[in-house]
Amino acid sequence: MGGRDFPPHVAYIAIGSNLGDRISFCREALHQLQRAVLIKKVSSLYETEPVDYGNQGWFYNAVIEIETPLSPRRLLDVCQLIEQKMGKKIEIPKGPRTIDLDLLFYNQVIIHDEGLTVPHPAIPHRRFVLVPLSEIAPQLNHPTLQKTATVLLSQLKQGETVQQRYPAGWEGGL
Ligand code: PH2
Ligand code: MG
Ligand code: MG
Repeated sequence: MGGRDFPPHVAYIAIGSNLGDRISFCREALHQLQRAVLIKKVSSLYETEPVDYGNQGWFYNAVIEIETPLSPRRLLDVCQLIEQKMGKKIEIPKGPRTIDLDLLFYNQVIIHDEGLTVPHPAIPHRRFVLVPLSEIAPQLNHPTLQKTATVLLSQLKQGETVQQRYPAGWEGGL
């Protein structure tokens, strides 16, 4: 018998949507993810000002903590399959999207591969990631910057507006 991969790997995934029924897309993504991985924590749902490409609607964003025996690449595949299944189409880079699932961290692993960079390079610059991340994992260490989520957030200058819209539980129970 093949040995089980244990202990499970701990990863963080960012969820975003700024098209259509944004909360339903975020909820649906969680329900899809739950079929493939163990969801341990879900942040509040935040409404956030768009960054990088300003001419688009505000996002709903959240961050989740998961456990999985999957490798980083397989986990990325799972995220991309769910995005496809949910009809993600991007017409403008950094532009509007029904659903976006970004792999933020995978244990303390550092990866620079074709199509997969972990930790996600934008983490230290994005309030819409650092606010929900600090909520569920304030002491989480960034393996290259060697700073916690809370410290990264405190060092971020102004940045985009991030407003808590729905407290933890918005996902409606998993
Ligand atoms: N995602 C982007 C580009 N800009 N802005 C906010 N507030 N939230 C996002 O999730 C987001 C964004 C590309 O993935
Ligand atoms: Mg993204
Ligand atoms: Mg993405």
